[in-house]
Amino acid sequence: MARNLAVAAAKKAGNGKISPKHNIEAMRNAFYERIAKKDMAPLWKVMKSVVTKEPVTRCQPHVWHYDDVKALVMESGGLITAEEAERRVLILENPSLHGESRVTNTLFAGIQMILPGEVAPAHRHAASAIRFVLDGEGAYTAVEGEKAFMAPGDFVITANWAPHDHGNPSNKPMLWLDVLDLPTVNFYEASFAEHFDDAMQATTRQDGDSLSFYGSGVLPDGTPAMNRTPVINYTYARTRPIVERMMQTGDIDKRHGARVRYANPVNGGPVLPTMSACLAMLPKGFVGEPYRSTDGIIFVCAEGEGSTEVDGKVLEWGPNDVFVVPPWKRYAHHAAKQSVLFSISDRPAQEALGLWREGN
Ligand code: GTQ
Repeated sequence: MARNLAVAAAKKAGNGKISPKHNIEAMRNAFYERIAKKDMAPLWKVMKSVVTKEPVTRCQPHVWHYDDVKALVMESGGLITAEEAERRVLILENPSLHGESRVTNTLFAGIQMILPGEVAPAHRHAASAIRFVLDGEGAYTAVEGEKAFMAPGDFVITANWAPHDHGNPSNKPMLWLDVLDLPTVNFYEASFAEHFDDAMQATTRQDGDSLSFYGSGVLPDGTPAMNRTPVINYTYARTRPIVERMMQTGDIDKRHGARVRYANPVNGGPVLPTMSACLAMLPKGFVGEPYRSTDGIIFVCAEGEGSTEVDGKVLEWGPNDVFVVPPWKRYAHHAAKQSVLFSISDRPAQEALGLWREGN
């Protein structure tokens, strides 16, 4: 029927010439070639791939083991200085997305190292960053005039356009996981960046000021709405005891374990408009129920040992291993020892757009 109509329409339009029915494919192809020259294309040829029934991801589940990562990052320390590199980072590339500087479609992840005495010079950019500290103690990130001294398990925020530099006055290398929303910013083609003349910004606030100020249940009267947290360092020393207490009192989610979400104290929302973070303690022997959600998630094992089955693939993890769960892939955690997992994802961006969904 549709074919007859198409032939009839073609007859009507085609200078009275009669087109044989069997020629319809040739007619269509000729038409597609003609419209391509006018920068047009038929939706019906691509409908199923542009309007998919379920999320389709280009990413793979994958784990980076810290033994390998640390050795290679340390080796990079002999090849380039932090100052020369601007940021001495080895990118964690999703195995399906080599060359694209991304761990999921929306997020960048990398391991940054600052050696004793080094400075990573002050700059700012449209992309927001989080750091999760893996190794070392006593290096700092300076953000908007405040120095945040860092220790393993600390979660440090550098919001969009906030000036920041890193330094290490300690006598040990410091390594941390960086996660930035760079692919999201670049998807919108909205990237800006600038450098400052001084490598280190002037300190205008007391070290750790933002946590003691905004993390104490009080706010400056008249605090304006902020879609990013004013807290710079959510320390492990403060957050770990909370998940431990939850675990001990049995407040354990069947999928996620004893888990808290890092909150913006101004509005209770996520720490950044593009990325949210959680910390979970899993009791020894925990076997999580399967779960999936549309956000792509990067996990770090802060303590313990276990595995996560993602879409039939088992990712084994131990301290400081980083693993990635792609969007809408079913996953379930198993903790061989009592474990702590930090995670970060693009959930707030999806929620803002009304896209985020979860399921089992
Ligand atoms: O520390 O400012 O991993 O600008 C990538 C880009 C870290 C940073 C990265 C950056 C930074």
